[in-house]
Formats: sequence, structure tokens, C-alpha cells
Amino acid sequence: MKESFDNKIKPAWCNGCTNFGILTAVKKAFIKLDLPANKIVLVSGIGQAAKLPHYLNCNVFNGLHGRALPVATGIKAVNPQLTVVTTCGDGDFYGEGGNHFLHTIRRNTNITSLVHNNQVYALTKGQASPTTELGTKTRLQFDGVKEEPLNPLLLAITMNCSFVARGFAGNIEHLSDLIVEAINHKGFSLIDIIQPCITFGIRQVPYFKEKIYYLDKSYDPTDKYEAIKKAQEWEQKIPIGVLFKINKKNIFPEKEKNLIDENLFNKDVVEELINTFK
Ligand SMILES: Cc1ncc(C[n+]2csc(CCOP(=O)(O)OP(=O)(O)O)c2C)c(N)n1
Ligand code: SF4
Repeated sequence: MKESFDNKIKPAWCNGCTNFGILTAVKKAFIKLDLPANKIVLVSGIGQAAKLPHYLNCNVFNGLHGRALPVATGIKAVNPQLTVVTTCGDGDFYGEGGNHFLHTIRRNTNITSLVHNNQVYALTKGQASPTTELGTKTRLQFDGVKEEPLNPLLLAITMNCSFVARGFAGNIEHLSDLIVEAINHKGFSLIDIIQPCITFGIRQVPYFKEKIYYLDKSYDPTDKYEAIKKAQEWEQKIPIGVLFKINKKNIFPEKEKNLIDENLFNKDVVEELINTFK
């Protein structure tokens, strides 16, 4: 019997929040992949996006703000059989967790990261995040943001991140297919998801619906220079889909086989170890 991943917990999001679209897309992706719930781990930090794991029936780790990636890396290291997915906001992932983002790309950890990019710190009521555009007025930055925004896709592509994509929370079917492709990809996969916050966000769904377009088969995601150009499109039009994809030989944890003690995920050994602390 296929898993449904449903649990009975009512999401603590505003009515009509675009995070509901991402939640449905994640659920659909897991169903399409036909993965058993006990083989999936959703890891998050803190924020509205980071609540998503609470609403799915699978393994969950809800950690500290910015710290989803080190936890996800540890889980993958001790049990490579698990499908590990992080789900974080743009502040959580690119701000507080920015250092881990860089080093996960370098390590090429075989996990998938979904970033709900609403261009604000939504849980704390709308301060500027690393992706808020220059000059944007917020409740805290009332005379406009004075820092250049981070372009996470451009950064990831220039660092040869093995899978870099952009999704849209308003297109659930397309997003769930992207998540399937990212999870099936061997190596670190990043999907930055446009997720307008209807309460504190500056730009809303109709704005993005007008600007987005979907990359089709004529686009070659293995061409790095084309990908760099695509990643810089934002003002006039915004590409959705896989911008960049390469197969890399060195994948974590496979490349560290000699360093990782297989006993770490042997139940009896772990129980014995825990008993020594009792
Ligand atoms: C180390 C630390 N700094 C700040 C906070 C306060 N804090 C909690 S959630 C949050 C913002 C979350 O924004 P984002 O990650 O973009 O997610 P969103 O709520 O927009 O989905 C902040 C600043 C915290 N919990 N821990
Ligand atoms: S504040 Fe924004 S991101 Fe948070 S639940 Fe409401 S609409 Fe969604």
C-alpha cells in the first residue's frame, strides 16, 4: 500500500499561505517516488518554512535556526540509505545557515534542500532577509534595505553545485516533479522556491505569475555559462526549472567510506553505546 504521508496536525500558517502549496508538492513527490515514510527524514531550522516537517508523517528533525544542514549531513553520514531533505526559509538557509550552505556545496552531500524564498523573515514579522532587494522598505528597514541581495542560484552555480533549480509554490505539479528530480539526483541538490508571503511579503503571487517562464527541453542545464546568465534573470523575467546540473564523482558520504564507521548505524552497537551512559 502506498504511503499517504498525511498526519492530523493542522498547519500553523496564515490561511492562504503559499507554504501550503509546497507542503502538497513535497507530499506528492514522496508519493511519486514511492518511498516508505520510515526511509525519509525531513530536517529544518526555525521559521514558517521550517514548520513544514511537522505536517508530514515521516521522520523529522526540527533543529536550531540556520542549522538544518549540519544535522542533515550527520544523518546522511550515519545512514546513507535514508532520503534526507531540508526545508527552510531564505533567512534560515542563506542567512543564519549561509556558511553551511557554502560548505554543503563543496562537500557535495547527497541530500536535497528546499528553500522557501519569500524574501523576508516571516515568522518574526517581516524584517529583511538576505534575498530582500535593495531599497525595499520593511517594518524594520523603514528607510529601505541598504545591503545588496544574495543571488543564491548564481552563487551555487559558480561553485559548481551539482543540481540547482528554481520552483514556484504556485505550481504544485511542476514543483513536485522538480523535487522528484532533485531527490533522484546523486549529489547535493538545491531548489530555491518562490514562496510569496501573503502577510509580510513585498511581492505577491500575481507579480510572479507575470514574470515567470518555464525552461523547456531546448535549454541545456549542463552549460554553465548559460546557467550563469539564466540565474541573473530576475527584473524582467524569471526562469523556473533546472538551471544547472552536473554529475560529480565525489559525493558525500560515499567518498568518505573509509572514515565512516558502519557500526554507527548498527542498532545493537548503538544501543550498547547508549547503555554505557546509563
Ligand atoms: C539564532 C537565532 N536568531 C534569530 C532567531 C529568531 N528567528 C526565528 S524565526 C526567524 C526568521 C525566519 O525567517 P526565514 O528563515 O526566512 O523563514 P520564514 O519564517 O520566512 O519561513 C528569526 C530571525 C532565532 N530563533 N535564532
Ligand atoms: S506570515 Fe507569511 S509565510 Fe508565515 S504563514 Fe503567514 S503568509 Fe505564510
